[in-house]
Amino acid sequence: YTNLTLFTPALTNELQYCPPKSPLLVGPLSITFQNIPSLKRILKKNPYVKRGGLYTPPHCQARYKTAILIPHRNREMHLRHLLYYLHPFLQRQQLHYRIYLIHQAGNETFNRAKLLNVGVRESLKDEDWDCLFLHDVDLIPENDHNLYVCDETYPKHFSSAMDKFNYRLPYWSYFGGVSAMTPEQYMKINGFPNSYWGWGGEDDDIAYRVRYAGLKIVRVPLNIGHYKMVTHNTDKGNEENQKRFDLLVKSPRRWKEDGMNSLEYKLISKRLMYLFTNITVDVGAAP
Ligand code: UD2
Ligand code: MN
Repeated sequence: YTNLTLFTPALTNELQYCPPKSPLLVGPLSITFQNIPSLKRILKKNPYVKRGGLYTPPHCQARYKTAILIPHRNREMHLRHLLYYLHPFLQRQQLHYRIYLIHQAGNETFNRAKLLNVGVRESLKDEDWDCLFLHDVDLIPENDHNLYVCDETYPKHFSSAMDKFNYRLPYWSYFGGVSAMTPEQYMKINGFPNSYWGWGGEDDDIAYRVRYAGLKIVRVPLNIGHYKMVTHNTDKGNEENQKRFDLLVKSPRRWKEDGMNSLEYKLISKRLMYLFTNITVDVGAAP
């Protein structure tokens, strides 16, 4: 005879699952960029965030594990705005999450898509994420009913209604800004193209890949997918990519060879900062 009741959840420290719908959600948020919050202030407001920008709900077992991947260089002010709003937002959603900054080293032309590939590869070394968010640094979600959770079947577009496009889609197949995929979906499209240097085109290439792989894009409803973008000019080192139209034409032939299966980079450092994990990477230079 063994007393199995000793091992039932009620008698151990095991937490119960968080409710299917978080009771902490508030809906529409008011976002302003008037003051740039200091990292210290953000830290004070988020006492449960652990080093590396990792959070686990303290009172219940999270239903989802989400990694937020942010391509970055020289946007420290935007980052502070984002961290200030995003940490509490994700906590109200009762997610287990971690924020990664994928920082491009050096002064070569910026490569957003390749940085995100690096983020996926490196973040999956830490944990078996349910969901990978591919997130511009300057976009702040304006409604916490916009749950940072993947669609089980299809890649999902989250920034469907941005202030800069008058809260509408700029065009039907638009996939820029904030999107999310399961690791399985990401690998199925062979990740993002590594060959887009500078501004533009990579988001459309990704939307094509989704179709080539036999998937489709699903979207957050326009009344929920509201985002504010911090206004900015084109960055030095991220000039318009003149080759983008050429690359897009070749996309159907190239997607299976250019992506996660051909990804090469030099990891320079991985540091656990107080509010995020910083991955600095040398992604090389345009040929
Ligand atoms: C649009 C898309 C974006 C991407 C880009 C074309 C929106 C809201 N977003 O952004 O997803 O497809 O066009 O490449 O439409 N970044 C840095 N440092 C730099 C340059 C870029 O950190 O020097 C990062 C940062 O996360 C930024 C993102 O790359 O948010 C996209 O660059 P952008 O904000 O300059 O381009 P934007 O707003 O036209
Ligand atoms: Mn932007």
